[in-house]
Amino acid sequence: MADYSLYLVTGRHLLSHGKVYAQALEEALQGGVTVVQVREKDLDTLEFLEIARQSKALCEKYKVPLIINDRIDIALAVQADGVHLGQTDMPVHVARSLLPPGALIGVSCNNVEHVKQAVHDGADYIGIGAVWSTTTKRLTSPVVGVRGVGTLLDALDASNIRTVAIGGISSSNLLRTLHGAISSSGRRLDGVAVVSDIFASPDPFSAAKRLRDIISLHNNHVLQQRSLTEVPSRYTPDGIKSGIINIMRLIRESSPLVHQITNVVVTNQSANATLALGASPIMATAPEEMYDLSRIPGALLINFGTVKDKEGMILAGQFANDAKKPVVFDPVGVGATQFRKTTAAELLGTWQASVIKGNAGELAALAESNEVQSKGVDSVGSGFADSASFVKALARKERCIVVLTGPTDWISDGDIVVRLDNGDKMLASITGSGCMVGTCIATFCAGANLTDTGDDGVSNMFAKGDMLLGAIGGVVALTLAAEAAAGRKDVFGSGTFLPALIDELSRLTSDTVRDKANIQVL
Ligand code: 3NM
Ligand code: MG
Repeated sequence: MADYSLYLVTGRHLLSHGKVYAQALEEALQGGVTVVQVREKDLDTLEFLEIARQSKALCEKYKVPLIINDRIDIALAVQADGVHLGQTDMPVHVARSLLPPGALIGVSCNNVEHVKQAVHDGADYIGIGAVWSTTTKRLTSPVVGVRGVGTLLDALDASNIRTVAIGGISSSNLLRTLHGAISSSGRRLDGVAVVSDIFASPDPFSAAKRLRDIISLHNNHVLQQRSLTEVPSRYTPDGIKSGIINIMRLIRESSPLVHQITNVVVTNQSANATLALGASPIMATAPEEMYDLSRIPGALLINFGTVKDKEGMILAGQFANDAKKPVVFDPVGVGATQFRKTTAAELLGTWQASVIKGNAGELAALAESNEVQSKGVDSVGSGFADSASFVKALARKERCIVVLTGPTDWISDGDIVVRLDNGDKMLASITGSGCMVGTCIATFCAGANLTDTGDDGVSNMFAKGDMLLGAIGGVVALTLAAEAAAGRKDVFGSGTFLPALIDELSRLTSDTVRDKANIQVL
């Protein structure tokens, strides 16, 4: 069976200045490419044949399959291992009848219909693209996106056809691509196809090696993934309380930076909530400052309550992923408008969130479920019939912790579901209490980030630390503070409740967490 993990597509016109085709290809093979496709769109047959011959010799030397794009005649002439066909090229069954038995046939797919057809036609593999935007090929169909690849993988059902993603893949987005492209049943890509990142590089060896190393890193994480049946002992209610208390101490001792790109309604109270917990807020939005901020330990909150600053949100998330800083995403009112839906998809398609937090209406919109509707930023009705299953499935799909807020809060990492029953109805009487939950989660994730310097565990591919604990801690802190504030004699209504809530965040003690936090692990 062919190894599709790092599939190189060549093109002579892409060669870096002064590079010779055979030299570039050999360097890429030495760097760890596992399949080679020769793709020449503008060459005369004689030149194409010559390039194919050179490729065949090198692929034999490195024992790597050679695929020819589109041209069955060239594939036959050089005894290539197979062909790659676009949607307007020769149909699979015709190619199959012309090629020797066992030839590999791949098909470019951009949507579910393409995928189903390729499976039906008996293709050996499909190229799903474009996963990111690219200038290497003029795209005639929409970009699929990392999360969209999962939908196409769903369409494979039980077929054992192999899959690669293609389009705009480079060392800066490969991990996000491998991690995010997953079907609802957990099916992953067999590989990635790369053109310019390797073949246009002045150093194809290093370019291929860099990609190879990221693939190994990801494979190791997949192998280490926590078993689905076993709940680690730190996730008992008492274990969680101890973890939260530890993070509270770390936040107060180290005062991590909590960078928040949030909305104008809540900026001031969110910054004050951060300070009350003992951390250090910065409410910076300009794209130009995102890199510098990502270098300072802490966490990032992206709340698009008033969708602006999109460019800053994209960059901040990417830099945070690179720096393994937690990214907490609060898609406020995402169900309210098409614009918000598109923006959320773009953000989630670009970076990996560590935690996504929302009310039932928001999370339903993200999950494209009709079960719960929204009105503006509010959720309508009583929520999901089965909140636990909903958060678990969404966490698996989005590859992160999901927090569903409401009278009861539900949190899942895709395996474990935690149910929290604290809080007070006064929270619904002030604006921005949901946004403050996001702030508290980001602050606790910043604290959790400080506890972990290691590089193991799946969540640590994008953020160091226990993000499940961070998410639980943030919700517990805000809801316990709300109970304390609502019970005070000097609180008469929403006007006095808000400052009391901020006071109680700063006065939260380990004893309160131990005695009052109502945590169930399902
Ligand atoms: N096919 P790069 S995108 C050859 O979407 C090709 O089917 C695509 O090049 C598809 O890795 C693409 O340089 C070009 O972005 C990918
Ligand atoms: Mg073609």
